[in-house]
Formats: sequence, structure tokens, C-alpha cells
Amino acid sequence: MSAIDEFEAMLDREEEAFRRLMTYYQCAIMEVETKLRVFDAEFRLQHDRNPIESVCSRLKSQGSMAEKMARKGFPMSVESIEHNLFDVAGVRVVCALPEDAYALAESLVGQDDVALVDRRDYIASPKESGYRSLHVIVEVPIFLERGKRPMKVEVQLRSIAQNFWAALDHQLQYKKDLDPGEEAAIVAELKVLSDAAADLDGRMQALRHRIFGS
Ligand code: 0O2
Repeated sequence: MSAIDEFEAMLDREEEAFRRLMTYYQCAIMEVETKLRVFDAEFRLQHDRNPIESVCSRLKSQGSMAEKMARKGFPMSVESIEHNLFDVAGVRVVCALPEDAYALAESLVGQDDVALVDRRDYIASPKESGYRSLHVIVEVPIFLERGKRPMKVEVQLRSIAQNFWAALDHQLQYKKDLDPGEEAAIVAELKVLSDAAADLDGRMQALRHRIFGS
């Protein structure tokens, strides 16, 4: 039985619980988005510029959940999704520069109703592919009719240049029918371009400090 077939069988058994859990994740996304909007408004007031360029959110697709659960050997159940997958609710924040991504992440996890679950700094330590981004898994409360419930959300924060690279890299990953030699050359070129984007970010940050002070 394929992972997606197993996932669909699980949905047949637990459809209502699955729909409820996805609604809770959607609520958690709204909580995080609101916090980010407040930071942006406050920062604009104090510094006359917006640290956030864009925010987009998604619930992980069923296919991607099924693939990850099967790959990691997690049981296929709604309880297991909540217990084992920390990226079902995802918020991507694009900031002008990497230092803005760090500052926003720090403000977010510094709030007293936000708990930091995990932090992966792929800006300081880029992935093998050249991917650069700061990932934080946070737990935020959602307020329901009967009490509150903590929910996990993965927040990916990155600069415009890092996002530009990641978006193109993502598009290229769909092109699977390349010959191995060509694929290796493209992978190598992507790493070079990731370094070029990091260089651009560094120089832009230096320029910002020169203009505005640190
Ligand atoms: P989607 O939307 O979730 O289907 P783990 O298996 O726990 O070690 P995991 O959970 O895959 O690692 O987390 P990781 O690698 O920290 O972050 C995964 C997400 O980061 C991906 O989501 C992408 O959004 C992004 N990402 C990671 N590596 C790359 C990369 O090389 N290029 C690009 N463009 N994005 C990357 P999913 O799971 O692919 O998407």
C-alpha cells in the first residue's frame, strides 16, 4: 500500500478529527500572522520602514504529510500527525535582509505566550543545496470556545535574496528528467548562486549600516 493510500485510509477512519485538527492549525497560523502584523506596524512607527516584505502561509498538503510520515516510519493517525509533524502549519516571512529575519524571530519567540520548540539556522549553516533560511518551530495558544490549546507552527524567515534563490530552486526541483551530468552541473551552479545571494545580502546590510548606522 502506498503512503498516500495509507493516508487516505486513515482519513476514511478519522475524517472528522482530521478536519478539526486542520482547523486548529489554520487558527494557529492566524495567531502567528497577527503577531507579525503587529511587529510590522510597531516597527514602521518607530523606524519609518517595514521589516516585513511579505508573509505567506500554508497547511502542509496531504501528499507531503503522507510522504513524511511514511519516510519517518510514523503511524498513520491524526494523533500521530499532531504528535510527530511540526510543520503542518507553515508561515513564511520574507524580510529585507537576514538581520531582519533574526530580529523578527527573536521578537516572536520572546513573547510570553510563544514557546520555542526548535530552531534551525540554515542562514548560519546553509543546507547542502545552498538553501538559506531561519526556521523556528513555535508553539502558540489558540483560544477556543472551551479553553485554549497549544499548537505548533513552523515559521521560515529569510531575506528577499534568500527567497529569490529558494523560489527558483523549488521550481527547478520539479524538472526531474535531466541527465545526471547536467543535473550535477545545475546543482553546483545553484550553490554558486546561493553564495552570490549571500554576498549581496552582506553588502546590502553593510550599506544599510553605513546609511542609517547600526
Ligand atoms: P512542504 O510544503 O512541507 O511539503 P527533517 O526531515 O525533519 O530533517 P524537514 O522536516 O524536511 O527535515 O525540515 P527542513 O529541511 O528543516 O525544512 C523543510 C522545508 O524547508 C521544506 O519544506 C522547504 O520549504 C524548505 N527547504 C528545505 N531545503 C530546501 C531546499 O534545498 N530548497 C528549497 N527551495 N527549500 C528548502 P518541504 O517539506 O519541502 O515542503
